[in-house]
Amino acid sequence: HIADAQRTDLMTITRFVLNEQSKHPESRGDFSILLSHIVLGCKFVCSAVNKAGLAKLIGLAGETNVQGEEQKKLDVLSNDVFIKALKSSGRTCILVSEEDEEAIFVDPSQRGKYCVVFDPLDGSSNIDCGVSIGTIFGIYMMKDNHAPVIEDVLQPGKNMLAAGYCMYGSSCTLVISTGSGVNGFTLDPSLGEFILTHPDIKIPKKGKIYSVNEGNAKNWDGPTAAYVEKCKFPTDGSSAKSLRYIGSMVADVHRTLLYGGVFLYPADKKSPSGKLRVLYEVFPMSFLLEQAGGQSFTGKQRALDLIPTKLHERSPIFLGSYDDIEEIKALYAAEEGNL
Ligand code: P6P
Repeated sequence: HIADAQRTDLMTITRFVLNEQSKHPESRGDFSILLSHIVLGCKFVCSAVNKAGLAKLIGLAGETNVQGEEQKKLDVLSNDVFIKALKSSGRTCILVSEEDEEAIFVDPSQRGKYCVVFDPLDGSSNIDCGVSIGTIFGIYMMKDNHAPVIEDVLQPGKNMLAAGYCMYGSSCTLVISTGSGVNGFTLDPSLGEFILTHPDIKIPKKGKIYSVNEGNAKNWDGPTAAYVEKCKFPTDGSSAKSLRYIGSMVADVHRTLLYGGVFLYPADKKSPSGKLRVLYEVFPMSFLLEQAGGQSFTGKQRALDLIPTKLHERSPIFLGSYDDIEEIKALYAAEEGNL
């Protein structure tokens, strides 16, 4: 009968968010409405991604995005869906998408007080081979009640109210934090509802996996090279860590969150600021990792303390289990001390 109770007492994401909202009596439900529109976007993209192979949505759309990458049709579709869903929520004032060079200022008639930064389909280069990809998003409150300005989305990540990702893989999993822990929901396609399947996710304090693109090893700086060497040839008698690298941030971070270990996209001689984007990759993932008891470090500072100056700027990132990141911080501090 317990199983029955669980089966019938479905904790959907909508119910979960309303429960959260009840903890903030002052909130008028705006956040819940915004979130329900983000969830709608995720459901749509999940359906499109699952059909992609059949609907010939994969393959190049012929255009290129601000990153100079060839845009695949699913990228274009996902971006359009999220922009429309966020605008129609009536709760947003500025949108920043990985696919658009400029920030989108929502028309005053549809304007709300939230700013959403997002990568509608991160890892899209993996679409054609069926590797998990995902949507990553972060939510800020505008800085004050005046007309929205670009500074409203150039806030440090620690000012985010919420962040999350939706991974489109063997199942569709939405992982989100609104500042009091991390929870994971899995889409039940028969209900069209996200059901709570991973309550209160906490990352193991130390892990056995490291995740980095070893192909960049020749360009790494000293501390990164030393850390990876330590993972492979530990000198303290512990066993070597396993290497797992999918090349899709959402999938690599999701595994890190659940199993522990570290995910690194360090700076290197080719890309001195690393590859991943601050606003809609580094900040949301760092927010989630801290909320799950882990850490996220740039090589110089806590990632969430970064203050972005440009919408699409990049940063190195070392995120994962608390103790593992401490080791990386010690290596960078030692180098700092030697400089
Ligand atoms: P590399 C995908 O293109 C992406 O933006 C992230 O999802 C992923 O973590 C990273 O780039 C992979 O980059 O250089 O290892 O192929």
